[in-house]
Amino acid sequence: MLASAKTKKSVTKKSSTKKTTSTKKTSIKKIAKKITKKTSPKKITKPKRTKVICISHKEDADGISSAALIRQAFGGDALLVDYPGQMEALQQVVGDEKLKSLYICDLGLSKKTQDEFIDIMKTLRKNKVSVTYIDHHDIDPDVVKSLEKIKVKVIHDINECTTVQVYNAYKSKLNEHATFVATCAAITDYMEDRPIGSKLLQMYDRQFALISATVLTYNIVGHQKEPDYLLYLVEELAESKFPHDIPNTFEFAQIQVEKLSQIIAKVKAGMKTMKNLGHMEITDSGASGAVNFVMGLSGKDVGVAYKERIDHGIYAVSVRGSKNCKVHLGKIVNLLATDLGGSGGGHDRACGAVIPKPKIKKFITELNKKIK
Ligand SMILES: [Mn+2]
Repeated sequence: MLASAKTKKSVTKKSSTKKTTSTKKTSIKKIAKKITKKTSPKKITKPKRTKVICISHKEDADGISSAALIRQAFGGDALLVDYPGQMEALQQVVGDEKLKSLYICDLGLSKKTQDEFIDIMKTLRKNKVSVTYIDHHDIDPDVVKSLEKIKVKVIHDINECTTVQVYNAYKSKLNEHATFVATCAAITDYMEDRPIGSKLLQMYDRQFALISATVLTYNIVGHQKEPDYLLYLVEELAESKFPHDIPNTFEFAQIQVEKLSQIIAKVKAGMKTMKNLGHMEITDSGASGAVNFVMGLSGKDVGVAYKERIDHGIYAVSVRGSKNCKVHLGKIVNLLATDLGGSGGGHDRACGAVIPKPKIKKFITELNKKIK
């Protein structure tokens, strides 16, 4: 893919050019030594912190769009992760001696991950890295307190999607097109009816926004195994492209809709039901793409779809509730997943979990019991 290869180059260039001159060339070091008593020796050995990194959720338009707006406002590089890969990415950046500021977007925390998350934040803050955490998933208030105590900037509102919050916090650094990027993200997260989200949507023709958000989403979902393409999307959105201006997005979306129609047929054939939920193991698509069909076609108020991540020894689980579902699925799933040695959480009617492979049956039977 030519375009994405090109972008990758420009991404890496941007992040790495500035620093090399002062640190790597030994000749400069020697000269510096001779000249100085004034320049402190620390400046020669320790690289200056200049890097901006945004770790964001790679699986949907809210995560990708958040990364795009952070890039437009602050530059830097995006590191796109899913929930199982979240902590790994954090551990990777914590050791980066050039990291100056870190933005973490659209990545909710759970009982399982929050303590480790706070520990990593402490290390970053000790190293004087400025950290901003922006999210809208349900969060333990004590975690917010702990983060604020160590001066991690927390932007958190469960009533607006992450991109809308990024837009709202940094609009002075963003161009007008950022409103459209945020609108698409709000639509994908079912949050275009919220106070800021709805005002943004009003700026555009509704159908135009819906088709753009949908095509963007299908391109994100269909390229989960192509990290370079996802980074390319971040860059194109940061450069104020509409989804239809990015080559081949509509053609690709058509392929995705065809795949989805095949998933409908497979769910009809393979779905199982319990008293309070429908569930199905997914093997050849994403769990989150199938879960709405599982719920809808099962006739139950809760649907569960799960897909094995062979490399991680876990199942990635997606859970959806209908409008009749009166329990807070995110909270129930957070506790249950943690009890089973996994992690999870999210919204009242849409959430996810990571469950150790041998515990998946138990997860489903227990969830069925808890959602009467
Ligand atoms: Mn989101």
